[in-house]
Amino acid sequence: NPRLHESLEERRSSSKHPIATRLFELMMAKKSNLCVAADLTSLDEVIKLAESIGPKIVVLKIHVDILEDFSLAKMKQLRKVAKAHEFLIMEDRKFADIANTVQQQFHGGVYKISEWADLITAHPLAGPEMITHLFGDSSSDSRRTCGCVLILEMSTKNALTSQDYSKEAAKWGLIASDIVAGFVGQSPPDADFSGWIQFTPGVNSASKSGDSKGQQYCSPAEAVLERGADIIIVGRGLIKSSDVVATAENYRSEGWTALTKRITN
Ligand code: 6AU
Repeated sequence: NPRLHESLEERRSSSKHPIATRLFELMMAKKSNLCVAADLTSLDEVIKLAESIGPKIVVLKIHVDILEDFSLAKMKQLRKVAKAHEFLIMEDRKFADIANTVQQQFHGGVYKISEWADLITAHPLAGPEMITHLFGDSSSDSRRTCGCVLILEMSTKNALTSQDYSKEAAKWGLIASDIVAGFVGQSPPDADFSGWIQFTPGVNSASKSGDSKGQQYCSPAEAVLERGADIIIVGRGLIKSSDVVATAENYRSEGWTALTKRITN
């Protein structure tokens, strides 16, 4: 797969989505391919974490629906931190319904995700039209300000995301290149996805055995060198550590070293 050995500059120049372009630029500028899954229940705590590890990461991924103290005002504060430290905010909402419903979930309700998310995740389960209409009609600002990350494969034991499923869904990224900025997966898609970014979760340097609830882990090097990750997603391996800044630096350095090795090989 030649894409795996292309430089980030080449990848950036073939990206079709403004958010993917921005992310390639951030990776090169910060020498980081680290996304932290800030799976905390307090947005105040998420903001504190982001202030401390901001310089080490390119994406901060959250689950807005586990926050107990959500407010749009606090989300504005998090956006300020993201701007100051130059990272993107990914809302891991895993949209998975018909277009008419996901549009409302994306723009409306309490969370108003479209007002603050740079990236959102979606399951391709409902078919290509859900993806092309995810952000609303062609005049929607979100087509410029937000990128969709399609979940092609899951990290868990016995996931239903078979090869046929993920192969078919990956093609929709090409069709909807103005919506889809990247993929979540455990292996590289085999078509020409040079301009799209692969995010790989289930990364933990300390645990090989998973979490006893179906999650499976590999190391940053394995994620990048064997599974095709451009960006590694690290949750509990970092947020549960006693020194999150030092741990972030370890993951940044391991992930970046592996990515550099893969590109130059
Ligand atoms: O490192 P962990 O196990 O603490 O956290 C992994 C994070 C969690 C999951 O919701 C998410 O990654 N995740 C995803 C994503 C990003 O969509 C897909 C998947 O297959 N596995 C997975 O763990 O926030």
